[in-house]
Amino acid sequence: MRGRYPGAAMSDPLQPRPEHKFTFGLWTVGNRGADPFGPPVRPAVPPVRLVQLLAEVGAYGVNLHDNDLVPIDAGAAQRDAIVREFRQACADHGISVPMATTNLFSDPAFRDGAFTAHDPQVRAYALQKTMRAMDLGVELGASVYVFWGGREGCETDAGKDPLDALRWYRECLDFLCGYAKDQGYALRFALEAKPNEPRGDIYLPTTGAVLGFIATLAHPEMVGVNPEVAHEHMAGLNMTHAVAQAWDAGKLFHIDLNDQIPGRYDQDFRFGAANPRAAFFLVRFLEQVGYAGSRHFDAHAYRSEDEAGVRDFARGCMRTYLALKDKAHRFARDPEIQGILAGLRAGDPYEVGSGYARARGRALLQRTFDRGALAARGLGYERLDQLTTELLLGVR
Ligand code: GLT
Ligand code: MN
Ligand code: MN
Repeated sequence: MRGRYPGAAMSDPLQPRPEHKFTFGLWTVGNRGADPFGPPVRPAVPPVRLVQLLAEVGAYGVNLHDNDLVPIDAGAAQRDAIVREFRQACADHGISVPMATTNLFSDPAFRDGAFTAHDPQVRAYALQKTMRAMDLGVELGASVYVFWGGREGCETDAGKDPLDALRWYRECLDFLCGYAKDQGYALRFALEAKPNEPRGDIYLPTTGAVLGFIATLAHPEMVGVNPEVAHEHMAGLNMTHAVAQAWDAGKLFHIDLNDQIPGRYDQDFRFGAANPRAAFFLVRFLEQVGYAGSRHFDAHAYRSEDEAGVRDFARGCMRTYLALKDKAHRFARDPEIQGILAGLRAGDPYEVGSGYARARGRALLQRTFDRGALAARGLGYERLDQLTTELLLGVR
């Protein structure tokens, strides 16, 4: 039976279901555990087997880079045969392909960047590779197209003017929006920020930076963001705040869930593994606002794991999300927590939120405020935070 695994009780509240929209990249459950200091430790698993694995653990969908499925040097006939077999596996196992992307970072041709490479031939090749990968994604049913510019950066600013890089980046994205429109593809683009690694510095390092850049594109309405927990945490930033800004701008087209301890190498840990409190506030946000897109886990199993460990990793991501979603509901129903929150919202007798009007401005200029009283009132955040901790620790 789809979406169940042996031993899972029907009534298990942490059992993932398709409506939870949990997805994994082929590169996540297919990650072989190589790192800069050692080779792969797990065997390569063919994509059709990964689709089967994802169905067994209860995922909704699978995402992919072009070359996760089709080798970079495959001919047209080989490509078509691979795609046919993969589509069949997805259909057999009830797995969707909601998102696709391009690998513009592994091939040595992209060592100076793809869309921001100095060499116009490299930029043209990156465009061609992306157009073909968009065709592939659409063929498989994807509606979101992610751009993670892993190589779009530098080690030294002596080599490239960042204004040139931004211009080339914009030209390429505008070109690709044009291609999608021309083909009649109903694709939305989601740009994914990362501050560094594999480059010394990556252009557009944060979700906020990307949001600013989108406004400069030719078709900004087609383009949103794909924030990733680890990428914000690497920069010491607050993921929930980044996501909130994206949501507020109507630009949260996709999300990459994983975990990361700030100040370390790029860890891509199981969702909630490093900072479950931050994960809680993020899940609470997503559920509260009614985010309807994929919950994509862009993470991988520890290098210590075999295939059973990879399944534990995948199940763990989803179980943690569902456990935190349950905690978010408890938080919303907890009378003491909600009482403290209600007490913080004293209303707006001064109509600050009604905007400027001359009379309102004059009245406000006349008013006397008791700064001492304003400064004296405790906010109760200690109590609130401790209640949150006790709720998360299961003692409340
Ligand atoms: C790569 C990267 C991720 C991106 C993927 C999409 S590939 O694993 O670390 O953050 O989302 O290109
Ligand atoms: Mn990452
Ligand atoms: Mn990612």
